[in-house]
Amino acid sequence: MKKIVFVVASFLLATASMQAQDFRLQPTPQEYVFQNDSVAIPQTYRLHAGNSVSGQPSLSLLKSLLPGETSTADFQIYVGTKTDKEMKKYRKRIPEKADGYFLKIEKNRIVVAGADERGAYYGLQTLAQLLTRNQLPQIEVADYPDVPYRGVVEGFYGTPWSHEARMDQLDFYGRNKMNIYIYGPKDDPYHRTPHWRTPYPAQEGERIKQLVNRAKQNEVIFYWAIHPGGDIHWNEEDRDLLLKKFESMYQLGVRGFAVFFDDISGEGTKADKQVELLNYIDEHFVQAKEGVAPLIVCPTIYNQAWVKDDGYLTTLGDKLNEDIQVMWTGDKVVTTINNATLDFVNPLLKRKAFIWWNYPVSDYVTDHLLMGPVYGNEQNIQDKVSAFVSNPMEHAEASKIALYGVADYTWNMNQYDSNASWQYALRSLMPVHTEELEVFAMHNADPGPSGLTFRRDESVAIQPALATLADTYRNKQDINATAYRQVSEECERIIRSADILLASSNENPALIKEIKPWLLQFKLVGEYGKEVLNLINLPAQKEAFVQSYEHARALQVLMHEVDSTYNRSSYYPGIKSGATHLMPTFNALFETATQRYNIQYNESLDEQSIFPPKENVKK
Ligand code: BEU
Repeated sequence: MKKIVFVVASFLLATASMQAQDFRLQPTPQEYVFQNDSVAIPQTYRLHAGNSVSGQPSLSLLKSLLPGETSTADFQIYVGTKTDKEMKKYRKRIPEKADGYFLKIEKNRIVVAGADERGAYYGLQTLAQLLTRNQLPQIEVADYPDVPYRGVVEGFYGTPWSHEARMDQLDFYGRNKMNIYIYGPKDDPYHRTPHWRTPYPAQEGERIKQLVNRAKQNEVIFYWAIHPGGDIHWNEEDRDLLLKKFESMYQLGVRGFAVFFDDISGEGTKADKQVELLNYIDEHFVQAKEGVAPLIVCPTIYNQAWVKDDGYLTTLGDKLNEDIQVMWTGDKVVTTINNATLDFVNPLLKRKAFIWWNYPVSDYVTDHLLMGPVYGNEQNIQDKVSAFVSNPMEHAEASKIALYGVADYTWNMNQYDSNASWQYALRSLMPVHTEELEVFAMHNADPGPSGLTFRRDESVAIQPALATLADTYRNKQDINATAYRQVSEECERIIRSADILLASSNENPALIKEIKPWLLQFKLVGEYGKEVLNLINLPAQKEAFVQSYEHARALQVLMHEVDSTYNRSSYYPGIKSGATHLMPTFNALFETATQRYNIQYNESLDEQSIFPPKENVKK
């Protein structure tokens, strides 16, 4: 279906506030038309709810948004799905797509008509966004997702998310129209070896129950994944223990199950054995029980770079039951998703790949934060994937910057605008100090060099000035005044932003708590940059140079201290900030300035910058 955003020209003035850059529907709807008027938010209304939404999350959401239901009001609200008689008049307007909806706001009435219950719920989520305005615009929205299943796989190594963070995430998914969450943190011992066979202790089981309920309220399918491949024996005993564990999860309310065979070696990797087990689970558990969603598997060969001619994927494709979903990370472990990898894998799997996107996960660079825009996935792959889930950072709140982008991209791929989505994310997370968060995020985006070779843009706007400054200084040309000023101003912005964010924890306590060590480091980076700029201006003033040198050196020591004090992760401990462009430029300037000083005055100041410590620079 062709997707168009209609904006009726005559309404441009009246909708000026809607068009203002601080308002945007998220995720971007497929089609919407503004009429030329707005409506006061109804304080009371008469409800016409279809049977299909009775007792469902959509109706609860409506009542929480608009509590004034009464049988006498003039304003009418219609909510239901296409099967309800109340929706008869609107049936043709509802997109024929799972999770789709039609929303109409008129002078005296609101209609929310879902293709299904989740669609009705999403229509109400769109209404919820419109209700944040003083007035409701008269609008028609016909909307549906491009990708059937969109969401998150908590599948990283490192500290699993807290219960509170997960509860909050599920609300976030509901608001952003993401419908799947897969629980599979590598460092939960009950998910993986050694305790995958053991049921959760009562208290943890109770928490899973709460998560399942919260997921339901948000129209999210809660999947629980098991990771048995590290020590599984291909015998009946282990098969039954696995099913017993699944049964214990079913008793807690779980209705979505996954089996992960990633990152293992030895016996557990055998394709025919995996298939035998998965088909058995599918036939004797998933299909045999009430209301269980399709089984998902993460294969051992989950990306193209690892494919050998051993027939592993062909075995899965040929022999796995048709309804079993197979995960795929793309042409490498950490990468962006393109048509080529889907054209490669789908015929082998004989089904559409279920994308496990390894972004913004940072377990391979736990000393970095990945806070930049979501970009690089091809914007026409919707018909080649069955699902698209993001593997996040262990920092749940900070991961939302990327998750807003993933929600937007997977809902409406062709119209996805990476930067607009990123700006929306920043605004949503820090509505007051958005600019400061943007400064921080733009300089904390790239994972840096790692074995996984995945890179992101960082410090984009200031890169030309940094390069000019570094080149001219190295080549003993006059310092370029414009570049110098721009970098100097950027350093001021960094210091100011770091301070303001550090002092703004009441605006988003969870976010500031997670990123605090990086904010401390970021501020030192700004101060260091400023001092290095000072240093390169002082070759003729010996005493002033030494003072400046000492301060720059002290800042290096302090950065080293932050790096060795915070984030003691067993994976990659430390705190790196501005590590791709800012720090290498500042260090190069520092080193060259000191060398020249030593030559000029026949001195022996230590010329090497001491942060980042050399042994920590990953090749
Ligand atoms: C990201 O570093 C990452 C990569 C993989 N080794 C693991 N498995 C899959 O991507 C399927 C994942 O758990 C891990 O977070």
